[in-house]
Amino acid sequence: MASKLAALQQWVDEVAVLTRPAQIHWCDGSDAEYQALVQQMLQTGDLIELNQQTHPGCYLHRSHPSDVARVEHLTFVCHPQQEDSGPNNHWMDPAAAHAKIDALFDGCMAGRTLYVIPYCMGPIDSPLARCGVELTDSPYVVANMRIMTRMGAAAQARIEREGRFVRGLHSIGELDPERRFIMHFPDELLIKSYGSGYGGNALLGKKCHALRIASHQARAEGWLAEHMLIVGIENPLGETHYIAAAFPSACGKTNLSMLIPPEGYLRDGWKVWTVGDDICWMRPGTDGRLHAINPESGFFGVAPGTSDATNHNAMRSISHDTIFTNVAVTADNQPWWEGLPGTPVSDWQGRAYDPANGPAAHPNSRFTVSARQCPTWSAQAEAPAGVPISAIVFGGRRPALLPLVMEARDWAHGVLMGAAMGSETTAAATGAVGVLRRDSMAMKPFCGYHFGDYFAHWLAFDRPGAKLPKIFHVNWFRKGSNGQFLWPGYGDNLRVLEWMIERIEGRATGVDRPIGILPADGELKLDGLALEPAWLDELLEVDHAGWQDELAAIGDYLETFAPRLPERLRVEQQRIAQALVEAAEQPRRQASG
Ligand code: OXD
Ligand code: MN
Repeated sequence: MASKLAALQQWVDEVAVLTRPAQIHWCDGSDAEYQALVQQMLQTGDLIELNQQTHPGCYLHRSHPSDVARVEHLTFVCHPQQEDSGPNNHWMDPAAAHAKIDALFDGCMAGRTLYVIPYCMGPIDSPLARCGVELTDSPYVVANMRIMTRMGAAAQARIEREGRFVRGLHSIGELDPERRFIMHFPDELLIKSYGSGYGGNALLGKKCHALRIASHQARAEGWLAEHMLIVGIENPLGETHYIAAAFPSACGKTNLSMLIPPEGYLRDGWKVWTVGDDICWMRPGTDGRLHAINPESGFFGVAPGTSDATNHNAMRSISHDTIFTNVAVTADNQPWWEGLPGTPVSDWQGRAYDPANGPAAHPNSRFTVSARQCPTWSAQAEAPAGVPISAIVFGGRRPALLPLVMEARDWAHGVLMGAAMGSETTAAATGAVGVLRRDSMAMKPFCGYHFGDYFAHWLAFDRPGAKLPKIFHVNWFRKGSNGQFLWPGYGDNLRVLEWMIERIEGRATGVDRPIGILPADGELKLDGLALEPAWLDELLEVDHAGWQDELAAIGDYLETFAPRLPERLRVEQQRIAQALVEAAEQPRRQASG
């Protein structure tokens, strides 16, 4: 199969001239094609068969040990004008970037197959969906793209109908960290990625297209491309509210999207429906509400910590037909990672397991699995019109200060909450782990343009006729003085989501604090939960002095986006800073009055 779309055929021809592959394979996305690729990778050692009795259709991929995470320092967003990429991105002049990376692509596919992967991000017949074509020399990438996107003949037909698609060129090159770049050319709707086979660097439909390029397109076209899960919460009356939530990488988006309600909630008939675990595209509908689709069709989830206790739905999803990357294996060849029962015999690099070498599974080891295998997969995930969003939630790993939950008083305050988001870093990107960094809307590594313009774009949704979702901020990761997490998290997070729904429905009043609206006494349902009352107080406490410092830090951070920082955000930051000063003075005034 080749293409009748001249622009596509011509691009493939040009890339073939540059990279000189031995052959070209146009992917049709069929089962037979997938099975043939798997057989080929089993022969080359790219895949290792796992125990087919316990895990039918499951395989292990071991990456190059230097190629285990996104490489933010080697990721560039190349707008013609540097200012348009913003201080939040690395920038290279587009001509220089093309020259640098094309030199690496020159002849790099000699002796290899060039795979042409037409894909659609979103339900194939959705007007919110967008298409792309990835050219790669990695069969592992093809197999993963087949799970993560709607890939193959149907996508190609749509591309040929529409004539417009995002181009992505990828080669694993020599997997040499010195010869590794992930480059984006938003104006050209083009991605070039060289030298890495890792998901976020190599599955170009995911972070590169669905976030960096799409956020740029979304700005021009009036929608939002966000690093958010989408989950439907159905109450015992059968009413479902869809919530979109942004957390930085490896902060539990997959777990929240597949949450299992606590015992009492299950008994009462609460249900949770998974629409997406990582990316959300939202657009205002004619009804004024934001409607969202998950552009992906699979989960590329973090394995360590996933267990029957933390995410039973994920465990059921990955019991068959799953690709595991960089996990350990047990004596009977089952996939294993920290958090699972049993013991590994070999670690993620295939060495005999020795605790002296560190964790058996790489902390950023992953599973790739079709979303359809998830027991809570929502039928609405395939709805071309998407799902209406009732609440947007921001959150990060904050061991102190940030309360369990707070609600923004209005849209602009919510945008500030998102912009001010901070979190401790995780293993999903290379670099130090556990360091607090600001990560606005969890988009620091993914926004394809200047954050100042991005905040302005968010603010612009607040216009006459808009019926915008309420915005909340949560912190599941607050620690007590003993260094332990104060909140149990996982399924119990539904208690917090229920409060949000009560607010949306106007049934909870909350209490107005300078930093936002917090649950009033008794509004968080805690029955069946052994939570010390003192811990709840700590989870909801507002430390005025600490918050004054936080507001000052937020102000400094926001100013790094001047002169493109929207004044509205500055005003909002000042309003809260002032409210904190007044609240701190109040008790003093009362005492002296
Ligand atoms: C991911 C990430 O893989 O955010 O989703 O790194
Ligand atoms: Mn992510």
